[in-house]
Amino acid sequence: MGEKQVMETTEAQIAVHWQEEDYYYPSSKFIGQANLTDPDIYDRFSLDNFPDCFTEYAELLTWYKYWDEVLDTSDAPCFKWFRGGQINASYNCIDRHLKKNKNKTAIHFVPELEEERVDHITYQELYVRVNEFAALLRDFAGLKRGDRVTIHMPMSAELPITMLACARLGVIHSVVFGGFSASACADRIVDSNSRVLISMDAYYRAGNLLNHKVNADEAVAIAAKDGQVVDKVLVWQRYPGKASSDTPMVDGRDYFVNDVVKKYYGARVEPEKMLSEDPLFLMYTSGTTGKPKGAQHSTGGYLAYVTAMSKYIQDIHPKDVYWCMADIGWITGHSFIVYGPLALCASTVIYEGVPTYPDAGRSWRIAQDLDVNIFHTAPTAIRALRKIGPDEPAKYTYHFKHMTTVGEPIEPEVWKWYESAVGKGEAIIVDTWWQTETGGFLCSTVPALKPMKPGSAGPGVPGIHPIILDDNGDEVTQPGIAGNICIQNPWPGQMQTIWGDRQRFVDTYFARYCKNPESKDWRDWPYVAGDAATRSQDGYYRILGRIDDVINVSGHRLGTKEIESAALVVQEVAEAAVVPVAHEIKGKEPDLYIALKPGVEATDEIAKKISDAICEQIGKIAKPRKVWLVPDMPKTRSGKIMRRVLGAISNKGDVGNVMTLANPEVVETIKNMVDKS
Ligand code: 6R9
Repeated sequence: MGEKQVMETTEAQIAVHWQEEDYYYPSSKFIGQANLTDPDIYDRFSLDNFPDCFTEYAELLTWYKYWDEVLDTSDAPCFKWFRGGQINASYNCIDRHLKKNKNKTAIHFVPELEEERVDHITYQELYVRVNEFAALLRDFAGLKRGDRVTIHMPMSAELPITMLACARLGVIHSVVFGGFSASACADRIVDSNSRVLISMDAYYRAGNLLNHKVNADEAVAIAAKDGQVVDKVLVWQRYPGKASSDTPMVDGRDYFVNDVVKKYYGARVEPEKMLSEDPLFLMYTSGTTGKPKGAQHSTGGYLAYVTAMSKYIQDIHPKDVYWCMADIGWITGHSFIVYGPLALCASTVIYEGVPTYPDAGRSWRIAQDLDVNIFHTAPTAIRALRKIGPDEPAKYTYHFKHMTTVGEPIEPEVWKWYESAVGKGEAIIVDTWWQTETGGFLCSTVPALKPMKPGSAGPGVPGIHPIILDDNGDEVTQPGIAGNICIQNPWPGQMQTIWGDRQRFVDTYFARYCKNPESKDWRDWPYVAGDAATRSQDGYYRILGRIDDVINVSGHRLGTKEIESAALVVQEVAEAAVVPVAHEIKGKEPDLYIALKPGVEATDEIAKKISDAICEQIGKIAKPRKVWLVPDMPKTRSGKIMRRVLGAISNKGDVGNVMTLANPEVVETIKNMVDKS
């Protein structure tokens, strides 16, 4: 094979390294059992058959009423899929399985403490618990269809129970990643106008019992200052008498769910007949400006799309035990721990803690003990597991038929370790490229139909038609040349809008290449993903990274502006600039450059204060690799900070010609400082 990629610089400024490209083929054993083996799928989902082809995905679900129109473009680019259809996500993930499968495990919950019992929750038990909690939300918390609720919870079985109870009532959930700080949680409470916050007392992470409820107290206080009153905090209790005992409950505001739910034992709540186009949830994600944006996902279109992706790309059958290691607080967890697998009646695994504690064998022990046969993780976890225990998987007797990677580009050598050591040469791998905004996969291989190629996500999945455009909007047709990857057509999993900010939605994802902003024709609205990519001769896409200001740390997306804004809260800071630095395990890390206010002395204490401020406001995942206290920022004559130059310095690259800058001399000073350390 050995196909050469050309070095090219677009606005993305990403060098594409030449590398050997190999194909790997699925075994006949895998193909023999696969859900999708019909090559006509690509023809059926060609643009000529758009949008009607997508009814094939919608038919995987149970509808109260079928749709009046497959795709309504009257408010383009806010597209409505399966308009007029009526459906409930909770019903589709639970009730419809009861007749045949009520005693099958829906959720395996694995606590961090190995001496604690693994919980195996059947579909019947899930039904009971979701109904009881839905009754509590409706009758005790006063929530109704269309209300928003913020959920700030760690990984636990109670998290999907909470989400599905909301979905049952038509309450729009906004789950905030449990590791995010109180202030990040508060921002999301305010933006979504949530008057109810759902939290948990505590959780274990890498050997420590972390009190989580304190975040709720702080978040509610911050939100109140910003004008959003939270009148009820519902606290799930996992460790009664332990962590919660030092967290005072506020009278009349805070309630332990475990106590209140007793009143609702045995309650049943009829699922709301939601319109297909009603929002199911908000998922906040980082943007290029400081404020995170609430990606709004629909009920019918989203659920149809993630169910189809789970069935055809993840190859999930009801008999499979499926483990996606992501956190439910990210889109991967929503789509591929909760909604997709449960809609298909699979058993989904949820675990508390981290894969590398108490030792590098934990993941493989879980896989072995639960008979996991489909495994889903991210390059950052694969790199970490490879580093601390390259031979660990061989000690355990699990067998995977299928493995996924998601979240960042995966280096071919890491891919190969994943295939041989983790997959034991028996499992197929799908590299799935997609985003919070896209609900489900955009590019990947259909595992029984297309060979795998380490380092490339693959072609568009059936129904997705990618195109690479240059900065002028012309198609880049030459293989190996980088450009901006866009999707030519809408699809059912696509976000509907940014919560409360339609203009930002249009500006961020469409404005760049839309030639006619008045158009009601979907062809005029290519979706701009914000990633740079190349396409090779075989039609496979290789994703190179973000073209905008988003840094992907361990698969978590952080806006450079978010981190900079957090640094600027420290009163001694004058200017802040964040650039991504390559990191062996995490993929990227933020490097933070700070110019202090005049007269402020640059000390280690101040650098630490800034770093702490970021952890406090955003969370530990945003902690800078290093805080560089510099005399001045390199700037253009118009005063713009040249992040490109700082990025080159941090990554020990070539800073290029800096003579046109307003202050070229500072570049050398900063370079010396970084090179010396
Ligand atoms: C699902 C998810 C989205 C960004 C995306 C891209 C990067 C995701 C990838 C990948 C290369 C893959 N990304 N999957 N890059 N190969 N298989 O990760 O959503 O958190 O919104 O991040 O992640 O840069 O634009 P999200």
